[in-house]
Amino acid sequence: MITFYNHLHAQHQGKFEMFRGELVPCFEVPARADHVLAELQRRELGTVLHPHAFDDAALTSIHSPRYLHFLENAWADWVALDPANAQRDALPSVWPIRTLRSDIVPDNFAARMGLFSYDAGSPLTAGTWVAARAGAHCALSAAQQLVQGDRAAFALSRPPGHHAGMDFFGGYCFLNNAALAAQHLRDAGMERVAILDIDYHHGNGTQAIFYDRPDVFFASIHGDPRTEYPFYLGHADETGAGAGQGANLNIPLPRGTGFAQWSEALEHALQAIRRFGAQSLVVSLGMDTFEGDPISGFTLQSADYLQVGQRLAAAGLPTALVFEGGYAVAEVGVNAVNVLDGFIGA
Ligand code: Q9C
Ligand code: ZN
Repeated sequence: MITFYNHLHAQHQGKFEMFRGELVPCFEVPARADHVLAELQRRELGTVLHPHAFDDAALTSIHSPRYLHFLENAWADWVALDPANAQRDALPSVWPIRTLRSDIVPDNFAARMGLFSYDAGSPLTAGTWVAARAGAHCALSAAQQLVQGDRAAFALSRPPGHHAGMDFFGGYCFLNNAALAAQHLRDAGMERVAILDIDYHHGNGTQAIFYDRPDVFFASIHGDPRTEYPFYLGHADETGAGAGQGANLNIPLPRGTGFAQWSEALEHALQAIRRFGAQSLVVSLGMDTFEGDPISGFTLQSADYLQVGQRLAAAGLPTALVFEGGYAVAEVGVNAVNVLDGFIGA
């Protein structure tokens, strides 16, 4: 299995995120991807390649031009406010909630940050655009590999993507890598594509992007949004809208859920994907279902991920795996590579 990796991911390196009224060190750090890379190389699990080149137009298949324009220029705009800003990350602090207008892009930078985001946990840094764009290219490259006939490919990208919507960032995500991969498969002629999101957190961005579409099935297994981030989406009654009715499946599970229950949910999701008749599969591969994850609540063990890989492979579809969350930094390499190992061995 080919892995696409670009060292530019490390250009996105947030310092602090807002948590319970305090700025705490970021959980989403460059070392996450580097641990996965090191473990891949240690086990000699396939080739690691630099992603193919894509022009920025590839990003507009999912994201709005006004959002991409904002993201590309955000750091320069932030530093233009005050040269001292070069030493600190940008975080939003004001948002256009219900009754406020989101159709006008404000001239004020702080107001723009709020328009295009939904939390204060996702610092925008000097290298965010460069890293996110390189990550998106990894996901597009993995999808392209399936178009060329490969059974599977892995996008080892960060920052993660599944919380990013058509025109917003949040949950450490800026460009929706999995959505870009799925759309690339559609554009290459696969008529029905499925996305399976197994990150601990509901993939609200991905769901929203495809919610009214019948051609991309979205299934997600995640912590119940009544208590878990992202809180405002991911309930079981969200089944799609309009032409997309029936093409969205959410399986929320309570904090404390272990592998026995979780893997039943996985079988349920894979069955739905089979019934949908998907021609290829994109997996949002979050490793924050691990028992040792510092911000999550499931109890999967490292060895369980071998089985996860086997079950994903058993779906029998060309599969692009896209790296998402997973914050137990010391274990994230072994856990992610166990999924790949299980997949390859199946
Ligand atoms: N102090 C992904 O896994 N904040 N995003 C949690 C922790 C947001 C996670 C609060 C978590 C987002 C891709
Ligand atoms: Zn997550």
